[in-house]
Amino acid sequence: MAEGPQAKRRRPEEGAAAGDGHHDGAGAHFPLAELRVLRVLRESARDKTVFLHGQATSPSGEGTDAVVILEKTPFQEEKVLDLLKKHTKLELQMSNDIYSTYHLYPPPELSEIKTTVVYPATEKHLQKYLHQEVHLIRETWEDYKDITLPFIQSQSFSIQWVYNILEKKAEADRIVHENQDPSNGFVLVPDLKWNQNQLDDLYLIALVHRRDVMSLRDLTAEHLPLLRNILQEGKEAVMKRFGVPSSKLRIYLHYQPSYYHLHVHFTALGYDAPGSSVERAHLLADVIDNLATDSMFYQKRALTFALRADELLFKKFQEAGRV
Ligand code: DD3
Repeated sequence: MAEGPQAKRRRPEEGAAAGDGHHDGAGAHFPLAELRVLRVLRESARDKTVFLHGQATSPSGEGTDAVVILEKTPFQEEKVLDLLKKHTKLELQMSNDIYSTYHLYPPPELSEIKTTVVYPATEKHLQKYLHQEVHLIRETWEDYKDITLPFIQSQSFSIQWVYNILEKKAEADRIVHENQDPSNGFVLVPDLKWNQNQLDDLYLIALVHRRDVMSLRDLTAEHLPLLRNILQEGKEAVMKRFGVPSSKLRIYLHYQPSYYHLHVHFTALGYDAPGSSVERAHLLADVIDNLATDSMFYQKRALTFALRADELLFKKFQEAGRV
């Protein structure tokens, strides 16, 4: 368990802004008890998570889809002693020689479960969390122009939540650092996946202010000042706020990203964050060096990534005979 200046403090959780553009967060007062659970989309014993597909009754009386993600969070060192002292019940499971196991029942304040609500959820959200077979794609620049780019442009991915953060309409009090420059500036905020209670699973994202860069594929030497700002100022801000040195950070971009507004991930080095595999993560420092060597690096080389078999983009690659 890692410690740091901020890890000790508790903060109230905030709801994420919903896709409708409202900034007060529809998830903040979501009526969880009234949710009708339809199915388990995914569960992981290792990650201690469960993804539920449910329906809530909207004001008009019809059932509206929701995704509810439940996750048991890592232990906080300073709370473990409390846990032993304040448990409400200790039930012996078995005893054998010097070994024994128990069920410990913690009081509510020590047994929180991180809950993420996507509501209203679209078919795409439901599909995203269903377990699926994946295939590796090797995308050339021509593939990008002929298949991937038209696909991205044909989709209406809502990134209202990104604009809400950039415009201080949501999560404004969570901003860790900002460089306000319209072309070389960015906002650094804790990712939704991180509750900030412990540094073990530290996860922040840098969202760039400019809105004309969708992904790694758009980057050229023109973007070097922006990328260098993110790397340098991001490292400094994380050190200052959380006491985590840059040697303990994994700073990278995803390709494909899950939303097409340029962003950079900052995660704890010891944390095996989803999407940190070689076929998705591109270290920011390497991206910077590649662009400094060749401005057109990402408009020339083939990039590898995994796609779900049920994804439209996968079908497009199949139709083009590229899988
Ligand atoms: C998202 C990718 C997007 C479901 C889920 C997450 N960090 C966010 C809204 C606010 C945020 C994020 C989409 C959506 Cl669980 C569908 O992520 C967010 N705020 N990654 C922050 N700070």
